[in-house]
Amino acid sequence: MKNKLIKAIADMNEDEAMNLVQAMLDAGEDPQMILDAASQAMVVVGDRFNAQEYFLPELIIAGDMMKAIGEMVKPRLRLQAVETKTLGTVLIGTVAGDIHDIGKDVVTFMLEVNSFKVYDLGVDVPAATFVAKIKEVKPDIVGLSGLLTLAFDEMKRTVEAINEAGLREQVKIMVGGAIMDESAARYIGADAYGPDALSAVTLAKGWTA
Ligand code: B1M
Repeated sequence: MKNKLIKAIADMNEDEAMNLVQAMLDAGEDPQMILDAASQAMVVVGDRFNAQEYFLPELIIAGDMMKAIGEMVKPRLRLQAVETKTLGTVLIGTVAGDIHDIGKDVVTFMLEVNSFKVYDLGVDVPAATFVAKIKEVKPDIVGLSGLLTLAFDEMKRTVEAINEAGLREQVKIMVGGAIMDESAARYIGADAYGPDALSAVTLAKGWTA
């Protein structure tokens, strides 16, 4: 069913995709696997966009499907969570110039169900806003999300701004988003790269243990 779901999303068959997700949930499939399948479909959509088989409307439909699937699996993911005391505070946002928020929202949700207090600044967040909010809420961790190539330099600027404000030693900085990797994290001056939501949670737990 997983491959069918990837194909249905990638082919823009919205009704079929939603029916498949519901059937998978009813069959007790792992909700994380369903999210992974939807993310894999997003890669196919991106490839088709690059190949000019798809255009902006398809990106928008794909984004809507991804969000709807996220909402469908959230209750099941929440059931898997183990209640504990708050492990730490995370400030997260998609950096300036970038409005992709689906992955950031998944990361935010996974951090919340794993007992982190998360302040989500939303999308297109300027460096100065990150700095102001760090001063206000004093997070343990700052998470920068971005999916566009331009996000590399914006994240670097954001880390520099945090440094110039004298706040760099107070926070761990994590970056993530489809195009990021370890070398991007080094270029940006972050402490770590989170390839997916679960690794973001693992990193955060490691820093606050
Ligand atoms: Co856009 N888009 N998009 N898009 N979009 C990409 C990113 C792109 C790769 C598609 C492609 O060309 N192949 C490409 C970027 C190319 C580049 O710069 N390298 C692209 C482009 C070009 C654009 C526009 C410029 C298109 C245009 O207007 N001509 C435009 C830019 C707008 C802007 O931001 N200024 C644009 C717009 C959009 C929509 C608004 C239509 C929509 C987003 C809707 C939304 O977010 N609300 C959209 C979509 C849906 C995509 C694709 C198809 C899917 C993205 C997605 O949601 N993936 C994407 C193709 C792709 O990614 N291959 C594409 C699913 C999501 C769960 O994965 O976000 O990677 P992801 O998150 C993962 C991990 O990366 C990680 O955990 C998440 C869960 O596992 N993670 C973190 C994410 N953030 C993290 C933070 C962490 C740790 C881990 O710590 C802080």
